[in-house]
Amino acid sequence: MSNYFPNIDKIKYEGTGSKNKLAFRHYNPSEVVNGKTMKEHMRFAMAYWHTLTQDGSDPFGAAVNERTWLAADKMETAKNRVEANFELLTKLDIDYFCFHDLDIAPEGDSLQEFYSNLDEIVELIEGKMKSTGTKLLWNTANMFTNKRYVNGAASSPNADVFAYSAAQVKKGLDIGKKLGAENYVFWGGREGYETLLNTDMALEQDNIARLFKMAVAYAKEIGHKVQFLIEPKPKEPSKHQYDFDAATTMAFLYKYGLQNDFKLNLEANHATLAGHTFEHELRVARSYNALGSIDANQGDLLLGWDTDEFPTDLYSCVLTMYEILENGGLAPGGINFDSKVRRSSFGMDDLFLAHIAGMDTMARAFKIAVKLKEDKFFDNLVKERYKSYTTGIGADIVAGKADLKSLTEYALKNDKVVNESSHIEYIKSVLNDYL
Ligand code: XUL
Ligand code: CO
Repeated sequence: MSNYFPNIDKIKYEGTGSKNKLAFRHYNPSEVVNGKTMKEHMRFAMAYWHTLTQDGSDPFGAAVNERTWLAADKMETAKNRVEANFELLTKLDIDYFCFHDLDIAPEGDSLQEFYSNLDEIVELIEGKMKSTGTKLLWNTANMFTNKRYVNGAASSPNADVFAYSAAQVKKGLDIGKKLGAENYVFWGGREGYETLLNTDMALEQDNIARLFKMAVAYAKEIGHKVQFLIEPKPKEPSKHQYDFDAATTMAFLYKYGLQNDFKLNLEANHATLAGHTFEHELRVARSYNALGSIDANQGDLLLGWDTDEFPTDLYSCVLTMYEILENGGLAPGGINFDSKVRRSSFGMDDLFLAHIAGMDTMARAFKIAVKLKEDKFFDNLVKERYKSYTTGIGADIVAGKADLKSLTEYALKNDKVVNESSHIEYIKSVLNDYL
């Protein structure tokens, strides 16, 4: 076992009375709720990129993060990161992790060199997964950082770029199969456009669908039983991203007949950028039976970009967890912390403190959501609000027994409509009592 965190032992649950910063106060992995342990419910995952490769630089400032695994040689750093990854997972009691190909190995000077760097690191990861019992929630290909992707990946006007993307996806699926990944994610950061003036939108979207179909076919061919996920985001780095939000992505999947092969990996901060609450995105996905997994984080409503903060907003997390509960959980998906420490939280120990904060918040939110469900808090509100559809003319409408003529006849006799107040403020106030 490596020791990048010599002063930190395995994090334990100590309860709300604990003053120990390095302890869970709400997340008790072995606590049984609704017949399953909290660990089984939560399926937490750590994001390799934010945790192990992020350096704390921003467009105005240099790297600040203390990261003792950095070495002069890129492959040496990559190997050290593998050690640190599994030390973090084990000490944080997190079973899953997620990565982009580029997070785990340097690209080198050719695609062939990238492949062999990946093979070397994947071998190490496989060994560590076996010895620690950790699992890969999902992997993906980074098809947005390298300059070749300046005009997109599958949506690039340059067919050579499409081919290169395909080669990355193929390798990603081979790696996923070797490591037993439960999902494969597509996040199309550069699959969008800068201006319509020179864009063939139809061809670009057809090509994205072509790559998705090739991926589904290849996974089948190699016997990799994986759930494919698309992660919507409206913009950044693209000015307009095609997978704008859950609804737009579902329309895309249906248009190309891919709705049975893909579900959605939804991210809180992406919802904010699309002008939605996170629970809206989850509800839309649920209505299509397409809620697959989540990237847990939060944005800042005063900033217009993807800040990827660790989730600590209890209110929003409760509504998120309620949707997940209604979905019957997320498996084979999970809760991936696509979250990064703030620039001023540059210490090595902050990686622990931030994950503990996120895990405690999500666990606490889950237990509150369970209580809301037990009390039928939302169920009763909705039942009462739509009761006019359970009898009389409403029941006829729902049963398909009404038409414009019968409804006109009814309306002529009942034209003094009486509505009921929703008492929204009261509802919100009672909801607060649960927090
Ligand atoms: C970017 C983002 C990505 C995806 C994986 O906003 O969320 O990290 O989660 O490519
Ligand atoms: Co994400």
